[in-house]
Formats: sequence, structure tokens, C-alpha cells
Amino acid sequence: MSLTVSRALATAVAVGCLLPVSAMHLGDEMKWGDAPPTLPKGAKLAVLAGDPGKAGPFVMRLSAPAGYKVPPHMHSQVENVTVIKGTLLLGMGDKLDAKAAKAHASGAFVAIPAKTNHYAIMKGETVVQIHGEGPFDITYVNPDDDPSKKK
Ligand SMILES: [Cu+2]
Repeated sequence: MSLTVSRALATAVAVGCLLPVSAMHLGDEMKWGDAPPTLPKGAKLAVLAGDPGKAGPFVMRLSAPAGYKVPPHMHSQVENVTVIKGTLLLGMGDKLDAKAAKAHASGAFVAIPAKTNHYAIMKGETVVQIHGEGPFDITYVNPDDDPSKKK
């Protein structure tokens, strides 16, 4: 190994150690805030990595109380959901039907294809982690279900 290469490596290692650990999160350090107005009221959201509002990869968590519902909607890109806590009832289609929804317990992972209508109901207090490519958008099947359009 040439001196130049090993010096470059040593520099890279040193810089790596000095980089801030802003992308690493421990449970207690997550910054939770109210979920955006495009989601039904009552949920909290924490961004773990990236910016869901911009192009590029992001990771966020959504925490919602028991009975919280997200009416039928779709996203322009794939929505990857990992259940962290509680149970996510996820149904595919244009109409919210709790009986047709499939239960995903903590630890489960679901990838919802882009532009595919689905809906969610939280059974018990539930936390889900969502990751994908931003910008993360949401289009409701029934425009009246969009909470950001309600007065
Ligand atoms: Cu969704």
C-alpha cells in the first residue's frame, strides 16, 4: 500500500469518527411532533432519516392511538411499513372495511405498491415505521377524507 493511499485511509477513518451522529437514533431521542395535516388528527410523527418532503430516501415513524384510521388512499411511490408496536390492520381497496383488513403485528413488514389504494386501522396504540423515496405524498380515494381540506 502506498503512503498516499494509507494516509487517505487514515484521514477517512479519522473524519468518519468525527462526523456527527445525527442519523443515529435511540428511542428516547426521537423528535416526535404532530403528524402533518394530510393525516387524520391524533397521530404523532418522528423523522428518523432524510426528509419525507423532499426527493430521496427517508425513514419516519408514525405513532397512533387505538382505533386510529387512515381512510382509503394511495401514494405515488412504494410505501414500506414495518410495525414497531401494536397491530396494524391493513386493507387493500377503495372502501374501508375492517373485516377485510389483514392484521400485522409488531415485527411485521409490508411493502404497499405505488398508486395502490389501501387503508389502515390501528388496533391498540400502534407505532409503524415507514420508509421509502420522497417526496411522500398521500391521495385519498374520497377527497372529502383528506383532513387538510377540512375546515
Ligand atoms: Cu398508505
